[in-house]
Amino acid sequence: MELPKGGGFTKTPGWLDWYAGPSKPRFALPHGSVDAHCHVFGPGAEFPYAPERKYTPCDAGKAQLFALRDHLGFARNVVVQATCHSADNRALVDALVHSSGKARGVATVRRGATDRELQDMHTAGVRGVRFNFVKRLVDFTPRDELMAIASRVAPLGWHVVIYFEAVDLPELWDFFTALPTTIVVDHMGRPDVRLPVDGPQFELFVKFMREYPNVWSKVSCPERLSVTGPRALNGERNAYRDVVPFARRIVETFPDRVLWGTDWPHPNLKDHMPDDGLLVDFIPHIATTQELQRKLLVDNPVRLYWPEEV
Ligand code: 0GY
Repeated sequence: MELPKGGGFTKTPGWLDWYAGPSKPRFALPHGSVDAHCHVFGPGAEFPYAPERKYTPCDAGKAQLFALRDHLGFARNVVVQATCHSADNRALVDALVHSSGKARGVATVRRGATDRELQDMHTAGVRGVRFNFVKRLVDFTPRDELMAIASRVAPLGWHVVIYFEAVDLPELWDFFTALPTTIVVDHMGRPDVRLPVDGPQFELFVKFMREYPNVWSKVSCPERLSVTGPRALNGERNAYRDVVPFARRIVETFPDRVLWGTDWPHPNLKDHMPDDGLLVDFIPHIATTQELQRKLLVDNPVRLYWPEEV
């Protein structure tokens, strides 16, 4: 029987807690590496989940995130607002201000946000807004509202993170290519990795990045995209092999516009929960030289989230 979590929230049935006791990665992360895509959930008793949420997660707070950061060998985090908190960014901001400068964030903002609210978020470490187009996660927001938000945050130097499924890219193309900021795509636009890496679906994504130099991509979430799954071959730590050609192509074609993140605590995974140590060991399969690894994990995220250091 499932017991209510703090705050009286009961997890969505089938929801898996994050992987307890993740392994130590074999891959030694470069000094100063950034986990550029992770979340905090609640805890619900302190930071209630949004009434309009599409799922109720397990509590996964800042202390656990920072412990994972240190265990895996990352120096810093980029905490991305998850849909279960909607546009209530309090848990995110709380994590940023308690990170000793080791975390920056991406918020969800509504049209009615005041200049003061945006400025306070900036001071806390927010450097972007997230627009989510994954239909199972959010209700529709009119494009003109999103464009108005993008125009409001552009002067702050913020960027827009977009999350969508590959099949929806053609329909969203005109909107995306009109955005006035740097754009960061979550998880390579979620390609169907059963299709060829040089087939029309992924070619469209490559074209998007090639023709629009303001577009970046997170080469993250192999566990979400993979069909072959975490099974290793020949005892190697080489899980999620079917995603490698896709991520490697993006890293090698656009080495200065890629980011990587764990996606901890892995929202909405119901089949398996990844070992975060194994996820880190995915990195050298997609960024195969020290130079590519340094760009992916250090130079690029620092340029985007800590530009004052560049
Ligand atoms: C992710 C993935 C998911 C969920 C969210 O904000 C969210 O609720 O991001 C998902 O279910 O695919 O990027 O972390």
